[in-house]
Amino acid sequence: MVDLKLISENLISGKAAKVKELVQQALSEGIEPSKILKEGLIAGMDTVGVKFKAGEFYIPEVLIAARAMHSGMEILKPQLIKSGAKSSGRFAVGTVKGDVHDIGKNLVAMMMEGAGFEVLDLGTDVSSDKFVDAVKNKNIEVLGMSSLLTTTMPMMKETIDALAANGLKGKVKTIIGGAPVTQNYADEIGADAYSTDAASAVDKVKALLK
Ligand code: B1M
Repeated sequence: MVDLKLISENLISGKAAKVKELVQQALSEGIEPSKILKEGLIAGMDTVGVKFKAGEFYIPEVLIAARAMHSGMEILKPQLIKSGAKSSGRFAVGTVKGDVHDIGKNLVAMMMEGAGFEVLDLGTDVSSDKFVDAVKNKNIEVLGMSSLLTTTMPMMKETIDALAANGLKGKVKTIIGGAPVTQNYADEIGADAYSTDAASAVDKVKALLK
């Protein structure tokens, strides 16, 4: 029997091909897909989050681990869908209109996926209308917005106002982040949460859904 810890360890060290092989082996040995996800892939990404927060891992290590996570997920996803594994929640994320910076946003998306959320990545330069559409039509529980420019931060307020105007303000929770964004700004515009980094964003989103 594959030890699921081996999947975590290989994910943490970014060995994508090995993770893929071990996930395949675990499935063929009849281990439940949701168990492989939780005790292999998610457990590994959790450790990556802890190491990133502690300053032991930098962005390249996180991206390499996330790639390994994706390679395992490729194999696991169809099986998870078949077995009806419950996701942690539905999360959409995008970089706001006028802003094309996406490295931080992608990290947030990867960490959320690693924590078992279904993630809808809306990309960059996302208008408030597009954010509202996603919330309305894709059954989103938490909406994340990223902004790296002081000039595009007001788009976060515009989106939160647009959610309110569409009667969605209490129905969807919002979380914002990006280098120039602060907790004060989140409070000022009525965002439900603010996070300094991608790993903490996972904890904040989980807290929002409690
Ligand atoms: Co731009 N850029 N850039 N840039 N760029 C900055 C942001 C800048 C600080 C550089 C500087 O002047 N010192 C400055 C902004 C100044 C300001 O407004 N305060 C700047 C500027 C001015 C510009 C242009 C206007 C330059 C020009 O054309 N004159 C232009 C704007 C383009 C546009 O968006 N319309 C521009 C363009 C670009 C590139 C395209 C060349 C490239 C982006 C490539 C890409 O993303 N695909 C780029 C880059 C790479 C940077 C820097 C160097 C690095 C940004 C980055 O990826 N950091 C940046 C300077 C810097 O930050 N040192 C700079 C790594 C990333 C992991 O961090 O995105 O902060 P970050 O994400 C963090 C946290 O913020 C948080 O989690 C991550 C860590 O875990 N986080 C969230 C982010 N989003 C979150 C969402 C959450 C929660 C947490 O919840 C939803």
